[in-house]
This record gives sequence, structure tokens and C-alpha cells, in this order.
Amino acid sequence: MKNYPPVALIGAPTDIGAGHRGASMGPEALRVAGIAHALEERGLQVVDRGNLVGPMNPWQPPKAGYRHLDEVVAWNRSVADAIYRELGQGYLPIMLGGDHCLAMGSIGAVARWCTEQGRKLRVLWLDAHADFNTSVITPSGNIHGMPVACLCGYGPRELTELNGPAPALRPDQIRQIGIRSVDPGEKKLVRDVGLDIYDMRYIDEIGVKRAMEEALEGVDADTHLHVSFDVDFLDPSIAPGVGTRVRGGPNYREAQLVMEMIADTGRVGSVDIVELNPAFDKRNMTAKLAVDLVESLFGKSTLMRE
Ligand code: Z70
Ligand code: MN
Ligand code: MN
Ligand code: MN
Repeated sequence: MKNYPPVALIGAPTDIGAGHRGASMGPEALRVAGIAHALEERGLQVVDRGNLVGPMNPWQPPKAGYRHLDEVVAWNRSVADAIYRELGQGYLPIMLGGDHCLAMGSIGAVARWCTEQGRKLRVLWLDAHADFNTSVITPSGNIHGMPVACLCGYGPRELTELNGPAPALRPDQIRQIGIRSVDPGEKKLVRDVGLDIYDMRYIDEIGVKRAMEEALEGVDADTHLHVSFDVDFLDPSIAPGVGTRVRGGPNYREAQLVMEMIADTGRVGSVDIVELNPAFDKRNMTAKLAVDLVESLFGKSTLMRE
């Protein structure tokens, strides 16, 4: 088994970027589902930093194409500072969201740290959605539909420059997996920027194994892997506890293989677990499933391999 650095769990209890309330309860649901204990049983040292604090969700309509922009900036500032601090102290941060807008702060901080350390960064974006909207093309104004665009420099300066000069990421550092819901304007933009998207049709045609081999191609000893795990990646039949259910996602076995293949690289350096919404869940089953998959992500397997 790979020797991982100690893990720091960081709760970011907000639904400020989402279209439904409730992702703010995600961090506690993951704790109740036993995330710390599960990682400890994998042999990892775990410290739970508790929750970050930030503004309440004012639940306002969009202004100039954004809902809650000021509050999203405040939360992401706080997330970015926390993640950057953990990396600097040698921890492997796992952000417990919260909605997916928070990935701007977490991944922005990871990108800054990798640049300073001279390490390569690969972001694996596991999601039903491409999250590549802008204020002009968004159908909702919800900023959780915009983090990848903002990280690539398409967005308001308050968000694109959270961790220094934009862009925080180049599209060629990103691989999106499980995508099956992309809005019309977003479709054009992801094609124009050349984002590498392993959508469900592609996965159905070539299978998880080959798709993940392609998504992980080029990952080497110098690569920091960041896994941004939007729980709505999973098929809603096994993961009902999300705000936006999109059918046709990976089943349990496919999702587990995705996580196992990422684990096999031994290069996971930071993780987001986002969009878990306990208000839509059944007896915390989606939180428990997320914890189960995180165990696979950190190397749990049925038999000894290699
Ligand atoms: C749609 C939008 C979205 C969830 C991201 C949906 C965005 N593309 N929804 N994650 N759960 O409004 O931008
Ligand atoms: Mn146990
Ligand atoms: Mn998302
Ligand atoms: Mn999503």
C-alpha cells in the first residue's frame, strides 16, 4: 500500500452556489457516515479540522447572471486559504462540501501550490455536469455550474483571480468523467476550449477501464492528482441524495472501478466531495456510498494486487 501523508478533513457547509438548499448539510452527513474512521481503517492518519465559516445563503435571484456572487467569493476565499495551508503543512486535504462552486477555491489553491512546488497537476472532475457555464450562457445563474470555466479564466475577476493571476488551470490539465448534462451554450464553449470530456456515451462504448486508462495517461511520479467528486456523478438510483439527479450515471461497480484505478496511480494529493444533499437522501445512504467509494479511492481492494 502506498504511504499517504496525513489527511485533513475540512468542512465547507454551504449551498451558496446551488439551485437547491441542503448541500450545506453535506459535511456532517459524511462525518456521520464515518469518513474519518473509514480512512483510519485504511491506515491513514486523519485530522478533522471542523467546519469553515462563511455567509448565510440569502436565497436571492441572479444579478447580472450570478446568484450570490459576493457570498460565493467569501466562501471560496476561505476554502482556498484553508486548502493552501494544509498543503503547505504536508497534509492531504479532503474538502467536505458544500456545493461544487467551492472547487474554485480548493483547486485554485492546489494549482497555486503545485506551481510553486514545480509539480504537475491533473484534475479528475467526476460529475454529471461539465460545470463550464458563464454569466452569459448560464440557464440558472447558479455558480456551482461555473467552477471549471472560472478555473480556466472564464468568469469574473473576483473568482478567476482567487489564487493569483488567471487562469488557475489550463483545459489540458483537466479530465471530466461521467458527464451527461451540458447546457446548449456550455456545449459550444467546452468544444471551443477543447476540454477533455469522457461523457457517459464514451464510457458506455469503450468501458470504464479503457476510459480511465486514457484519462490517467501521462500521470507520473511528479503528478499531483486532484479528484473533484461531485456525488451526482453517480447514477441517482444508487445516490439519491443530490440536488440535481441525472439518470444514466455510473452504477456501483463502475464507480468503484473508477476509484480503484485512480487509487492504483498512488498519486492522489487532494480531494473534494461535493453536492451531497442530505435533504434529498434516504437514511444517509448516499453519504455512506460516498464514504465507501472514498475507501476505494485510497486503495481498499478485495485482494492483494501486484
Ligand atoms: C446547470 C446550470 C449543476 C449541479 C452543477 C446545472 C449545474 N448546468 N447542477 N451541479 N448539481 O444551472 O448551470
Ligand atoms: Mn470499522
Ligand atoms: Mn459539479
Ligand atoms: Mn453535478
